[in-house]
Amino acid sequence: MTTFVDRVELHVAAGNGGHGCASVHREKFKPLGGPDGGNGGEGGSVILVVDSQVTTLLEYHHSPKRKATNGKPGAGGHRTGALGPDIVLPVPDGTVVLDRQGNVLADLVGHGTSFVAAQGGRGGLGNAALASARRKAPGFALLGEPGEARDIVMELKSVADVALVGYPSAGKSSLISVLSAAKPKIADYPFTTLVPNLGVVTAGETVYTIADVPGLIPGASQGRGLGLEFLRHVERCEVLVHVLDCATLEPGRDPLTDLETIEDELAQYGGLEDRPRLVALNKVDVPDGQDIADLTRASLEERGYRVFEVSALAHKGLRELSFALAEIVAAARAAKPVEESTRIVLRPTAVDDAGFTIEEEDGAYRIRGGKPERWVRQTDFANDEAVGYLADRLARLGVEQELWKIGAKEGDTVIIGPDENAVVFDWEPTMAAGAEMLGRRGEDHRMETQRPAVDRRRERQRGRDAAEQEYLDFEALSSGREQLDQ
Ligand SMILES: Nc1nc2c(ncn2[C@@H]2O[C@H](COP(=O)(O)OP(=O)(O)OP(=O)(O)O)[C@@H](O)[C@H]2O)c(=O)[nH]1
Ligand SMILES: [Mg+2]
Repeated sequence: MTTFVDRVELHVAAGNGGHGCASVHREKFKPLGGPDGGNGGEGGSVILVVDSQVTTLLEYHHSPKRKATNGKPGAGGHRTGALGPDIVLPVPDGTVVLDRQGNVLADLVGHGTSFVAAQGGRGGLGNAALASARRKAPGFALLGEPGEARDIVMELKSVADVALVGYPSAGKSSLISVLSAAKPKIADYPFTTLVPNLGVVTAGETVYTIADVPGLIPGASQGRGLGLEFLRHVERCEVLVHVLDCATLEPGRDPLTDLETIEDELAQYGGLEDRPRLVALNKVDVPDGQDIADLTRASLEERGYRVFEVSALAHKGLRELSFALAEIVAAARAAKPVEESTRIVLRPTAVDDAGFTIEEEDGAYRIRGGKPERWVRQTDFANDEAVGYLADRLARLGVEQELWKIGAKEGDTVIIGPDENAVVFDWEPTMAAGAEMLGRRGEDHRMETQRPAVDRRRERQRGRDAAEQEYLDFEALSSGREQLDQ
């Protein structure tokens, strides 16, 4: 059974925000009780958090869909809807989060580092919160917003200071087993190690981690053997150790040729050129092994490698090797700027909430922007008052003015948001509150039959009246209220 998984695709969905409530307080002998509809609760988010106890992404391999609960709607009597609880997903240290296109969304290093993979939808404001000095009894509330949903890919790049590379059966796992307390599987057949092993080494003052990767063979870059896939786990290391087998009986192999082969494969993988390298000539306990080590040492040193003769079996040369590695690791840590050792977290989407854009397309005007699109999502289009409120918000943002400026005329089609969520209006320039809704989100207004002109005019007039009232209301709004609205 698989126990180690280092790449998974995961679908994460946050909870929707609960709708705000439109309600009027009722009490005996108090007919005008005022609005008392509470706000909707926020939907739960899906959050990834590094947990150093977790070493594999296995759990997500088994259940690749995670959905947080929705927020509850608000209720009368100023009752706020319950929050949808967040879902916290523990992931191993060194998990990289990507989108389907392979763009890195977050690189999670360090216990406790977190990343919001899907943001819960905000709850809608209830009519109590929408009330103001002039708008005493709003007959509408805002809708909760949908939670984010997306597909992500998680890849584990182990966080080890030292990485052992070499042919299968060179003794990489054996070395880990004697340098650290880890007990990886060791056997005399190739590809014993199928997934990286990790061990912790203490050398003097320095404590560092050491990892091996499945053995490499010529052509690994073309997918031979287990291929180069696992080299991802050595990408973060500070130093590479070539484990060279001095006792191999395979024809055509000797430590020098092996080293060249492995270097070729590393070069194919790329990105590891700048990492310092040491050489461990292993298995010098075998009589021939020592001879071969003696023969190769000079050529290796000529090429600039520091060479250590070791035996995992006879525990020879281990101290020297582990202290040399500790020195390099300590130096690398000292040289690192402080912030780099903490964390890098990227937010899922940069929220540009400031403004909006208007583009002309096929005789229609398309408005895009964080606020307008959010406001549309919050609007209950079955409620005239709510639509009027939306129109006022848009006018206040300057959408109205901008449309004028670029030459929009009465009756022109105005579209808000991207195609799949677009709302289509006939523009009514007197005051945007008169904006007439021809299509709702997700519907194509062109498919709808037109309503009779009389009907439309009457609606428009009603809109104007409402607009006038709304306009007065807004003049009186304090800046505090303004913030709450947005
Ligand atoms: N004589 C001798 N044998 C060793 C030494 N180190 C490892 N071996 C043997 O070599 C074989 C392979 O060792 P592993 O540690 O499994 O080798 P590996 O590099 O991890 O191999 P893969 O996981 O297949 O890539 C085992 O039979 C070990 O007992 C050593 O220092 N001396
Ligand atoms: Mg091994």
